[in-house]
Amino acid sequence: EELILQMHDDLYDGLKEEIEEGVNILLERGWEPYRILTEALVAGMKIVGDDFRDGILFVPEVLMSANAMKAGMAILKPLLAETGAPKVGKMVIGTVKGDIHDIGKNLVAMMMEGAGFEVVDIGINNPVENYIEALEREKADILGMSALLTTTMPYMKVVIDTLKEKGMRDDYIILVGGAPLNEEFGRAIGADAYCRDAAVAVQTAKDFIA
Ligand code: B1M
Repeated sequence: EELILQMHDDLYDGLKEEIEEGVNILLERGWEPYRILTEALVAGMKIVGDDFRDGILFVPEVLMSANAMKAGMAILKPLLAETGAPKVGKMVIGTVKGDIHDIGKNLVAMMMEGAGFEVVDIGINNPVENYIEALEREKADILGMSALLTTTMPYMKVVIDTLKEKGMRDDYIILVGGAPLNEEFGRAIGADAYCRDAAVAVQTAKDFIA
């Protein structure tokens, strides 16, 4: 599909309006919102990520790409939401302390809401106190943590260990995700599951709640 390739280029160039237009055109063509999300936006961001890693793109450019991606996600968000379905569970989700990446977290939040979960998004750069305060206030069932940096992912263990110390660990299903994580890391820090992507997060949450 030519438009998909064009959108990858537009995302690369941080062209917000073009991304919005592309999303709308694909919707008019009858594409499923989830397909647009994965094939146009997430796949495009992968290219940005590769060139960021290789020193071809820099922070200001990647920020523009991220903003364009968010604009596309904003159009899809209401379309992914299931209407009127009874809420199946409640999740508190946030990116860990020291980490300001939020696209993946936002996507997980969107997909969880779409699947009928209530989601309380506490944003980025969260110290353990924020998680605990939100979990207690919201009487949540699930804790979701996101980290995109190898330097911030160990903080997930700090959160889980603190919950253990307070005798709260077993009150929640703890799901973790983010590009540098893997199954083994999830197990090592004592999470209930590592979720490779947003779809896996939804399925895993459903499996635990059922
Ligand atoms: Co940054 N960054 N970044 N960045 N950035 C990465 C992560 C990096 C891999 C790029 C690279 O070098 N290839 C690299 C990390 C290297 C490492 O740790 N080993 C990196 C770096 C180094 C940095 C800075 C340090 C750069 C600098 O300043 N020199 C800096 C750090 C800032 C900080 O956090 N303190 C930084 C800054 C930024 C921007 C601000 C420019 C921007 C973020 C904008 C924003 O989020 N609002 C940015 C971006 C955009 C990226 C890349 C290019 C893309 C991340 C993204 O949004 N992906 C990224 C490259 C990469 O990941 N390969 C990179 C799309 C998103 C849909 O995927 O987030 O993986 P992802 O989420 C997926 C899954 O991982 C999973 O589901 C999601 C959807 O399928 N998932 C979960 C994620 N969270 C989950 C939680 C769950 C479940 C599943 O809970 C249940």
